[in-house]
Amino acid sequence: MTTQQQTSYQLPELPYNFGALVPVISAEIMELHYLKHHKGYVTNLNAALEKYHEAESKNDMAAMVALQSAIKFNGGGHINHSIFWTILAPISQGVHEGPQGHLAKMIERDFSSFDLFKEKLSALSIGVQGSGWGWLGYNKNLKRLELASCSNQDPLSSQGLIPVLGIDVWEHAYYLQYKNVRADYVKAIWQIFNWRHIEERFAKACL
Ligand code: MN3
Repeated sequence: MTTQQQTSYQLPELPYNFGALVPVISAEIMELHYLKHHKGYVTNLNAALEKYHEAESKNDMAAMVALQSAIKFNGGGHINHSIFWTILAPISQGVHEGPQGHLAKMIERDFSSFDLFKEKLSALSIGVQGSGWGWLGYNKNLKRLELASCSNQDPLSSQGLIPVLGIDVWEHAYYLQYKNVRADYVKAIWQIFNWRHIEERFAKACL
């Protein structure tokens, strides 16, 4: 992997250890998810970007276009997972009571209540066909919160929204613990959302 030294994208540090999200997410899932899946996206992104820069230097537009799906997939995977790790926190940290302040007010304004928001985002995430993500995003033009689902690793920016909170519903995120019952995983993940960090992400999105 000679490409890795020359490129800038790196696996970000996990803000807690692999077992920190037990019982909601097992240590085995965390280790595989972070060290195999996320690391794979970073490695493949750097390799694709290096090929892209090479093609660009040769003005090889056909090669540049051909590389774009690999950049979207692996770049999206890197973006999405870099967000995902930070919006979760161990149950012992006690930041899971739900949003406060501006985010709480905006959720109430745009979804009527926190419970309705939770219900809608859960249903949307459970309903993603195949692999993908459910998101709470901020629509900067309309100044409102919106829910959206994305296929594969498409980043939420491809729908014109700033990601605030995302639920990874790829099977690799839950299958070892929840088997095929995605709904149980989505229900459980609400216990480990780091609302203080999610509020910070929302505040930045509003700037
Ligand atoms: Mn994943």
